[in-house]
Amino acid sequence: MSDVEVGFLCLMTRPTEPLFYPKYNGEVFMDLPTEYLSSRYKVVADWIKNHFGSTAKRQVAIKSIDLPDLSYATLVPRYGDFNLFSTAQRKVAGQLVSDLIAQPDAESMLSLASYARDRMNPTLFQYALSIALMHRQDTRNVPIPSFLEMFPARFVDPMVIPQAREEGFIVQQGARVAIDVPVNFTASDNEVEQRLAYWREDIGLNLHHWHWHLVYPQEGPLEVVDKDRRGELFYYMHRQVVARYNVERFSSLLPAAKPLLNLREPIPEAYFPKILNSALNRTYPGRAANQLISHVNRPEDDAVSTILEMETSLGRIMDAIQSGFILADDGSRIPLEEGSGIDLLGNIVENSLLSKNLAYYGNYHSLLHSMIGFMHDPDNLFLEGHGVMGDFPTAMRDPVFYRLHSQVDNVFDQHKQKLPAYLNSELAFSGITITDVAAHVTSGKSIKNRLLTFWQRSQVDLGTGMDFGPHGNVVATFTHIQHAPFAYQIMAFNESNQEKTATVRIFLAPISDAKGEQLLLKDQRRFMIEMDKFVVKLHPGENRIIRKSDESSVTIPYERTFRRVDASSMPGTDGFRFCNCGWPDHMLLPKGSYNGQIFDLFVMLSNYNDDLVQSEMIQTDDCNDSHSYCGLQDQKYPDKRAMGFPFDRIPIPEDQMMQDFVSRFSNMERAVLEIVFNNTIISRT
Ligand SMILES: [Cu+2]
Repeated sequence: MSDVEVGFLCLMTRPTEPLFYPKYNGEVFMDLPTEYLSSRYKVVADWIKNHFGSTAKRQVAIKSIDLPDLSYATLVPRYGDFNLFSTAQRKVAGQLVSDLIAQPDAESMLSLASYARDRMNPTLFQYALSIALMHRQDTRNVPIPSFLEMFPARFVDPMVIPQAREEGFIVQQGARVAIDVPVNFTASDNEVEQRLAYWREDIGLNLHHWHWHLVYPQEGPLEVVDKDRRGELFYYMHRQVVARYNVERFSSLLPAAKPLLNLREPIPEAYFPKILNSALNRTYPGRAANQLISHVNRPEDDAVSTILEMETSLGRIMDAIQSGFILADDGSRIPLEEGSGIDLLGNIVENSLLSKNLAYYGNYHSLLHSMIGFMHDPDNLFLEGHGVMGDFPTAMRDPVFYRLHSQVDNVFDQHKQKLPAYLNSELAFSGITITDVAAHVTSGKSIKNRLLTFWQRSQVDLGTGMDFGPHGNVVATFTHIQHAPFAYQIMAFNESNQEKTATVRIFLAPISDAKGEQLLLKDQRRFMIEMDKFVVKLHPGENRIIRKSDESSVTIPYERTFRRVDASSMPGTDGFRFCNCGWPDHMLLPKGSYNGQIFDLFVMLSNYNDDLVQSEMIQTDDCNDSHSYCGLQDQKYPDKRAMGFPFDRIPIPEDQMMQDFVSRFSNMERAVLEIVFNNTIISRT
């Protein structure tokens, strides 16, 4: 591994330790130019070089460069909160990404980053550095530790941190035992929303959300922000999150999350996160039951709004949807067309550099996050920072996140409801017939169309994030939902005498709601969970398609979600790629129930000629296996159809039930599938 790469790794290790403090068991010393040291350490610069530099096995010399003016970054205090839902703070991050990317080579970027790191807010710095590294050709192979490794106390109960420190300091590396991270530590079983805590507080889920927003930042250089169908993907990824969460609620006999439409009603869902904003060593504030949103007036956090302003913003967005066009800031009308309308809306609702007419449409989604994130101290009277809703890596822990995003999803659906139902010609694939669809567990004895879930105990190394802590690995054990690996079998008949290419689209949807009432297709479509999407060749006659669950286009494997850059020894030469955006594999299936919860397994073979985008997906890139929710790096989204096709639009009135819809087309099939949850814990081997 080159000096530059090792240097970047040191920047991302133990983010609040000074950079010159040796990293990797004291083996790597970052030799900084004296003028790069902070005023506190400049006076002892000689001592630092002699003391730390002489013992390290490897020295990484940082060259001195002409530094750009970074004074804008003082807007985010070094010892304060970094809040990505604040436009002003987001702009600071965007500027820092631009400055890092503008450096002529990787060595200069390392130098600039080395200067900036110990002067800036650690979260801001790590956020911007990660984006810059992954978006530069010459740095994209630098392995980026996951946010869990950098800031572990934001993801696990901080109660384990002192225990982990003790184990690490006292016991030798080889003899250390894992520290158990408690499950369900945020509320008692008497709180109904606690039934979903295993899902909301899953480490992999929150890492996915963080990584998604790293791939799709709202601010920064245009070439980083302006990705293919970015606004649509914001809508679709969050729609899938809401669908999956609601299905999970049905498994726990709870109704779907209630959309947060009326901001003047109290919020019954309380949440006390108990995790630590580790850069500050303070816990995130909690929220009591039935609190009201009033307003937010914290100019220092760039969060100033009233409920009325939010209602106005929503009203204008709804007007645009109803009238079918957006008003640009020059007064012209931009039509919300069938294909591109959702992308425009996604950018307006989320709010990013690409949003049209920000002054008029406002900052709906981000400000909602801020209003809720600060509702415990809207005027900053008590100098309390934001709650978990104010930050990407933590927002999904809070039950209200799903109420907010159900509301946002309803806004998008208003647009989708205005579009005509798909024509038969858009749905059919003539000459192609699916004769059978099934899924089965691939290990041991399996029963057709019965899938299994259970708890699994896994381990993660928190060593990289133990600032001023023990060297080496510090392993913690945590428990999460898991499923037995399974495979789909699809039998398809090609009537023609030519080979045809098809896109296989696999969805899973609950058949009934929490009360056991059967869902009509027009409602069920909102709970369609995308499971997989891939391309197959169909030769003339009978075809048997086998697809394994771990090949899914929505997930990344466990190892990539929790991938760690080894904290115990010098970084190796493994060609890690930054590709940890993707739904965690262990959450691919809904939990199901003890007695078995039934689902529609829907499979469609669509005509690839209608799906193909100009450029074909580069399959060799091993990052491209979770494109359904994350898109492709430097490539167009690999499916021309609307995201969520064919369920993004409302069905024709005749298609009351899923069965009615499927029976009209030979290229679709449905099977009833059962998910059985087994309440036992199995250790990962
Ligand atoms: Cu998000």
